[in-house]
Amino acid sequence: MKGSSKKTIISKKAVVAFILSALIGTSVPFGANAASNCDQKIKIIGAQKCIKSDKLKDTKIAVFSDPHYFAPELGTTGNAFEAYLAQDRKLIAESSAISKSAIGELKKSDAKIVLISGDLTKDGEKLSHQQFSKLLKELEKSGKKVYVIPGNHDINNPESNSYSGDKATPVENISPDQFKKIYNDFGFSEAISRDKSSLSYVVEPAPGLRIIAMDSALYKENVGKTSPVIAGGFSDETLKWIKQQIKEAKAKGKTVVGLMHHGLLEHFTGEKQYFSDFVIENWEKVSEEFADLGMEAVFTGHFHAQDIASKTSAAGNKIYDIETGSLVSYPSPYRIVDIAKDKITVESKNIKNINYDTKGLPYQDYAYNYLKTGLKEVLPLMITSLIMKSNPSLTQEQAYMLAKQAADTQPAPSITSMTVCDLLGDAMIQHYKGDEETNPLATVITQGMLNSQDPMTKSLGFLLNSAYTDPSEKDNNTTLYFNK
Ligand SMILES: [Ca+2]
Ligand SMILES: [Ca+2]
Ligand SMILES: [Fe+2]
Ligand SMILES: [Fe+2]
Repeated sequence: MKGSSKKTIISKKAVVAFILSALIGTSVPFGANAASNCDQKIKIIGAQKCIKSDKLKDTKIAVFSDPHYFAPELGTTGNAFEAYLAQDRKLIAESSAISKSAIGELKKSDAKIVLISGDLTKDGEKLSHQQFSKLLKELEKSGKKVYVIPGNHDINNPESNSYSGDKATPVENISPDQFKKIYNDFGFSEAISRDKSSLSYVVEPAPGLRIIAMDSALYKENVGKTSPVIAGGFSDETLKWIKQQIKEAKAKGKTVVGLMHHGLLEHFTGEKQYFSDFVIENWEKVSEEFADLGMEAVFTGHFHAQDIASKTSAAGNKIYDIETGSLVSYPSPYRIVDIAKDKITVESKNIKNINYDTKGLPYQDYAYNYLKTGLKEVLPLMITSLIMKSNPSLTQEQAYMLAKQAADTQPAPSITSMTVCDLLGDAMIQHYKGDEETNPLATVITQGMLNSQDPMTKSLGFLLNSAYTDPSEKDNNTTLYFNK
């Protein structure tokens, strides 16, 4: 499929237009007594509920996500490893050096708590988990409290491989029980409560601050599959347990934040429509319920972008989804947040140096070039899967040829030689680093594409516009206020 230069003979009419229907939210109010003179008020439809706060002192927390640690012993050279990288451009060969650099920086930081929102390993290899948990142990020895939650790559992963020459060989991966054992010190052993049907747990690492680690990964469905489930969601039992935990914490006046891998909210318009695996199942209803129960914010990962989104429920309660980018994707960010009773102050930093041969380049330039080059290969594959979703009768090869043709198109040849692939790549990089800077040339081209009669061009214009446009909240350095 890859590298084919054959011109497609399939009519564009064969591509069904993507459906851009608006997503409609559902509100779920809950009953409670109205009151005044409260430290915090949660709104219910037509009334307010009083929350008498526990005294939460300002607490500094470091957050990083998607380290995708890969044990170097499992092989990071050869054709098989290169073939893997070509369809998933993460800095995997560099991942162990990046994680070590991050741990080194966090040891020196004044944050006392460290949260990691999943995809701890490349593909759930047991050796990678063991080595990564050793790094976390070092972090705890330096006086930090560390909490983890699994991502879609971490458990029961059928793609746990080692690489040598032309061969990828399956290696031992881990079960949910093994995850709990390996990361016992990083959440499970000190949990106030644990969910029986998932790896979710609750901790109170500072008086007045409850962290609900919510396991949204669907690894139970991986059994018998050749690749892991990417999507996320909560079973009825887990959702019930989470809601009970929020209620109990709020009844005691705690500040409540969540930690989970998948997005609770959309981070760009149409994310659920185009990238359904990146926002949890039923996100509109679940986020509405979390907001109305009084959860202030969730820390998420998975899409590898630095983005903060917010939503206000029908009853008027706000909840934030603070997504942190991946350590193995440009700009390799992490966050230092200060949680107070009434607000979260967010500061973001990027990894500056790693102990790895970056070909004489500063690490940030190396990571940028790696992503930019990688996107040229990955974007046609991404467009292929979008085409196949909207037209399942096409074979993968047919869809790839259409995708390649769309990606190589110069939408405004009289102004610029930039192709759709160049533009989408630039937009993705902007979205990954956060606080997207709009490029005036791209704005003009995007408008033209949005006005096109061709459904494919129109859809790609929509995606471009969406990736460049931030719907809510600054992404890197900002202050987020809780419900008053
Ligand atoms: Ca953004
Ligand atoms: Ca944002
Ligand atoms: Fe990831
Ligand atoms: Fe993920």
